Amino acid sequence: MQIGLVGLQFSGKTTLFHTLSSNSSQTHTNKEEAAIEVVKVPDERLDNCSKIFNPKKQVNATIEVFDIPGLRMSDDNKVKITNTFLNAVRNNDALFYVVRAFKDESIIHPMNSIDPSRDIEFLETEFLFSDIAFLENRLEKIKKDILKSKDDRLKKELPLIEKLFHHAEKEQPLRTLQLDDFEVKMLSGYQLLTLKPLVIAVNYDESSIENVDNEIEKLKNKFSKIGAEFIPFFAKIEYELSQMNEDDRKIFMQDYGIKESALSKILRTSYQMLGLQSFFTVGEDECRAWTIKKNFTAQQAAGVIHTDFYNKFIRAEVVHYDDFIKYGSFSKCKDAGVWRLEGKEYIVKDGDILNIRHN
Ligand SMILES: Nc1nc2c(ncn2[C@@H]2O[C@H](COP(=O)(O)OP(=O)(O)O)[C@@H](O)[C@H]2O)c(=O)[nH]1
Ligand SMILES: [Mg+2]
Repeated sequence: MQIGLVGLQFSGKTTLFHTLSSNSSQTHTNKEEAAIEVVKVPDERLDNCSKIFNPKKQVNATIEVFDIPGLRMSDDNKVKITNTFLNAVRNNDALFYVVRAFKDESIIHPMNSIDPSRDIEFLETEFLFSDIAFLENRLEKIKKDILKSKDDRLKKELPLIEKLFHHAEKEQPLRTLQLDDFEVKMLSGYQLLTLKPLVIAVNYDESSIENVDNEIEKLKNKFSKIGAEFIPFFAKIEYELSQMNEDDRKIFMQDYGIKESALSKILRTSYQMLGLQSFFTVGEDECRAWTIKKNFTAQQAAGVIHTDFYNKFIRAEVVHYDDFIKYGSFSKCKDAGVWRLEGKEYIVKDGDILNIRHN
């Protein structure tokens, strides 16, 4: 699962990226000088399991963050979108627009003034145009191919692409269209930009902390129809925070009135938007968090650990984290009747501790 940071040059992407990466397990840079980080998802519940089992290692869930190089102003004073850029954006499961609201005379804005609304509109419009162009081409191609092909898929795809095209033509991002599972699956290979879940992260300076709630409310109202989440953050302070030890960080956050770090807000929101949740496996060797989609069955969850566990699944031993902490051990959970054996159709809950029995 990968989220892409997208935005104009100097909006604070790389600063945010370094903030996130202070929590990362590895870094590598790809050819276009864009960087990808594997960020550990902090989880207090997993930490608490480790306190009980004292395992040789703890493995947190991870999420990949991709710092896509910014859109700069070219010689004719316009910000140009290139295909390389669009392709880099396509490669993500969810997008985070990083939008500049901070004022700083020494850092030029590629469009020469600070205006978060304009920057959001700019990105949304460019991405929508790209989708419309794609859908238009696809429509033409299907209409041509459908005459000479016996492929049933094209007959199903045609009305779907038409529906998307008419929606996008009315300047509505595709993420605001209701699609069923079948339709989502059919479109999954196309990487449509405005279909991706979107978070708009607005980068304020510390002097505006008191006004931020108001400001973000205005943006939310203005863009209430685009189906995005808004997160205000403070790239510069949060970067400083990420370099501190935990005690200092708590004091500092209190001083500034920051309730939740950007890292934790971003990860929490990504999980929500992508419909993700965690389950745990615990023991003296390893305590580990695994990421799955909501509504995964026990057998599907087992498959995330190992394909053999999926194929040779017998049953899952299940205790919810809350019960485990309440009773303190598996045997006490058994006595209390909260330890269960579940079959392969069992729907895994966020925070379940699983032990997969397999052949
Ligand atoms: N004053 C101020 N400067 C910031 C803030 N966020 C980022 N910057 C600075 O803006 C410049 C561009 O930031 P960077 O993260 O590299 O932007 P990117 O081009 O989007 O990756 C850097 O010099 C940052 O230190 C902020 O909230 N306040
Ligand atoms: Mg950068």
